[in-house]
Amino acid sequence: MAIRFSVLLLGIVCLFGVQRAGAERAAPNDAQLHSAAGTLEKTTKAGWVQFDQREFMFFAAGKVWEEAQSTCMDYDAHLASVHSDREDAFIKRLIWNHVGSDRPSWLGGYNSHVVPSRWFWTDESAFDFNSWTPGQPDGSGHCLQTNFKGGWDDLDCNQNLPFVCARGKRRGV
Ligand SMILES: [Ca+2]
Repeated sequence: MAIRFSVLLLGIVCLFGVQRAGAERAAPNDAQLHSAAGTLEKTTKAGWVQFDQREFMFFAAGKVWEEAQSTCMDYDAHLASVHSDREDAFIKRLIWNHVGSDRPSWLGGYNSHVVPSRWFWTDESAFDFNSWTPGQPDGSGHCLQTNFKGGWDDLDCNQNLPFVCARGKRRGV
């Protein structure tokens, strides 16, 4: 009887230990994490990830660029604009953290049909930074994807890609 009780007690202790370990593993979701650049990142309860003064969300389900932008707007957001290497690296890390790969994804860049060299962001912030893959943009589309051979690419807007939305105060605004 004493042995059986001991086994039962051991079982309870082990179960409690496993639960505790599980809770500790889950904790970083809500913890404040420091990126390689030393910037504070924090996942909000709704799943948006705070970076500097904006919140970002990766949507894994592929959509054409215009529908992706429309989905962002449903969340009071836009397809993400990018204004620095830090933001570019953050967005790539956000995608990696969700899918475990450098999945090509839509950002908010689009170009003028009249003057193809002119690029804009859907959030109307200045197109003051770029991270084009060498040889891009090559005129293959009017919408901007990231994670194309490590950088940005102009692509046919009717392709279905995952996408990144951003909301909140834009840099420099
Ligand atoms: Ca291209």
